[in-house]
Amino acid sequence: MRSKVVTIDRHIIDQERSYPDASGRFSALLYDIALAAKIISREVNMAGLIDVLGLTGETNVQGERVRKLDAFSQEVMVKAMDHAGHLCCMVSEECEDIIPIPERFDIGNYVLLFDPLDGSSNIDVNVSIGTIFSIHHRVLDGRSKRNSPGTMADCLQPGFRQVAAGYVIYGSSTMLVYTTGVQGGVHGFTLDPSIGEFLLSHRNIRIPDPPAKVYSVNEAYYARWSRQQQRLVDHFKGVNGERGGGYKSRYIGSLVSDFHRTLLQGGIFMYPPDSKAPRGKLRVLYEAAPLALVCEAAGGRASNGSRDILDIVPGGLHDRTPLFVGSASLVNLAEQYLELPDESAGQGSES
Ligand code: P6P
Repeated sequence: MRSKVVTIDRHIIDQERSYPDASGRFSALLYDIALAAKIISREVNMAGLIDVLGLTGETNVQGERVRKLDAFSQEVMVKAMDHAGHLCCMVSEECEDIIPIPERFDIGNYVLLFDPLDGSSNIDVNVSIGTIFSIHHRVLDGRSKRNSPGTMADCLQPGFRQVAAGYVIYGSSTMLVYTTGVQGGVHGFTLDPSIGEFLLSHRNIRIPDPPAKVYSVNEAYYARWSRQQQRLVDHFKGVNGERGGGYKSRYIGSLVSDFHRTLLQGGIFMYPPDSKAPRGKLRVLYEAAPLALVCEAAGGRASNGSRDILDIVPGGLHDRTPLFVGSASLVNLAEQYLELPDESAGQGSES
């Protein structure tokens, strides 16, 4: 029996019906994100055919060499989202400061935070990359009023306040995965390029637990990790006196790809702190927090090693955090290892 064809637009309308006081603005925001994703997908999938690869000769706020597709994706997201009157401001990995809504457009009550093209270092070698997005409602208190430009307070909110979050993965197929929180579930839509529609392909995604025995981390940094982090990975490998073992290692080096695999198969993705990056590499607002909402809504967990990612209140737009995300049982195991006292380090005992 072929399941009925449900477009993302139809799905968003159906979901909106379950929120009687929904204004429709939020749904329109998701439509626009889906449109931006289609445009970026077209360029990413043609990257090998036209001379979009290579560098713009600029660097972004992270000091990373900006590839043309990064700059293109940034522009697509801003131009798709800035004029419809839903947003009071935006935040992007590519921009140091808040992105205001141009004065000629109406100001809305949502904040969009995004990484327009994460994993861009993989563009030239055709490895899957992605867009990550997070949506907050602005903080309407005495200081920021309706129809006023978005403020830092509207942006620096903890992840548990997100009204929606998701990502687009530009891989063998283009998929958009989003959630409106635990109640709404997590749903995946695959782009049918022949009709230009995202079609519901993964209804109500649940992360497998017990999980596939897969761990995902860049082991090149092993020597820079804490002893506890080393013992955790030794456990997965069943070496250096740590029982366990029997796990596969999978690491693509593209956050959206590694996360998407973890969400669908189970397992754990880790980007730990190390001696050179004491707060890890990944960003709170537009990487860790949106993926944490998706993972928790799918029944998993996301931690910085000691507390829920969704409880973190960032001090700055580009704050970093360690990230341990995936099947709850494995994130819990990671926290248990990471809280071991230093004196236990090197004893090689089963935790
Ligand atoms: P490393 C890509 O540059 C990225 O920001 C994420 O997509 C990815 O998870 C991470 O960096 C990979 O970092 O240090 O393992 O190369």
